[in-house]
Amino acid sequence: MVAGLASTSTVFAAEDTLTVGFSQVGAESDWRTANTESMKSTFSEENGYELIFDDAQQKQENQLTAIRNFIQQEVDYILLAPVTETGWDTVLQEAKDAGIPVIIVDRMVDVSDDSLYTSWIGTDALLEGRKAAEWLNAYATAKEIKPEDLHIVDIQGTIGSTAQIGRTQGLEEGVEKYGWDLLEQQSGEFTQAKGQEVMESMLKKYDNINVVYCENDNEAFGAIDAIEAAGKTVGSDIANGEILVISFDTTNAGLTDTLNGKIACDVECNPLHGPRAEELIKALEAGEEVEKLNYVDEEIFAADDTVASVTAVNSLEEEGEYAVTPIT
Ligand code: GZL
Ligand code: ZN
Repeated sequence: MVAGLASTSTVFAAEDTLTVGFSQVGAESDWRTANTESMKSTFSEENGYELIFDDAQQKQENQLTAIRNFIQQEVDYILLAPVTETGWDTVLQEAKDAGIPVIIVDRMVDVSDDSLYTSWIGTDALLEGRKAAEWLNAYATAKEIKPEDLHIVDIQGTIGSTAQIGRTQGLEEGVEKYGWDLLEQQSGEFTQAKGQEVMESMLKKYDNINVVYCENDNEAFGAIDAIEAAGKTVGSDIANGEILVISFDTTNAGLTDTLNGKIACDVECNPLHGPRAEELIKALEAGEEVEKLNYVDEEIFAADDTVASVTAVNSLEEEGEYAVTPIT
């Protein structure tokens, strides 16, 4: 807050009101909408905040402009959900020079000096990808499908985003480790429309696809529409010609599709970072040290008849019990 004393244009903000500038990626997916809702309901007026919200429509240059506006307006904190990992050093240096703490939310920034941001809260995209790959291996083993008979297409997220980098790496490690056949990788931009378009083009190009690895639920919804429009069936019975759809986000619609068997496995990615970001701000306001990286634990969901094949996923979790949650 800014309190001018003897100046003519004295500007007072109520002592206990914190002004927070939030630069959001966009509104590309259900996950993103839930994330925005969580942030807005946390940093509300009744909770004692003035929130300045900016939707960047998935363009980094809009995020840079928003952050510079927040600096101009002398906000108390900047929250940044970065669309991609690189290109933030200059603007974060400007925020640092202005003495405004920056908290990164969800995806990560790849900066030369991590003092350019105070803290990060999010989820481990690489672990999510590894869980999905382990699930696929456990599934194929349980169904006695040879690894080279898995013909996979990867509908990637926004290229260069942490979620895409991690989930793609998790799959590629599986391909390497188990000898799967990875036919093609193409970005679906985390949207339903693009996911459908990419799936249509892949179905025209290949007649042997039996696994579709969608890097978020909205891509999966689009891919499922394309698969069904092509007269094929999604499900979890590859041996009888069904196409296995793996997805991420466990949105409500995603879990509904997992429950009804259209999505074979949905890896959780928790969007509710509002309260966690607020905890960090409260600690900072109290002059406490905060962790640099704050990971949120996540689970994996699979339709009941495939759960038996996911025990291998448990081996991934270094610490603590990692539950595979069957949904029945
Ligand atoms: C994941 C997040 C991704 C979601 C998508 O942490 O960055 O962005 O998986 C969203 O749904 O668009
Ligand atoms: Zn995640």
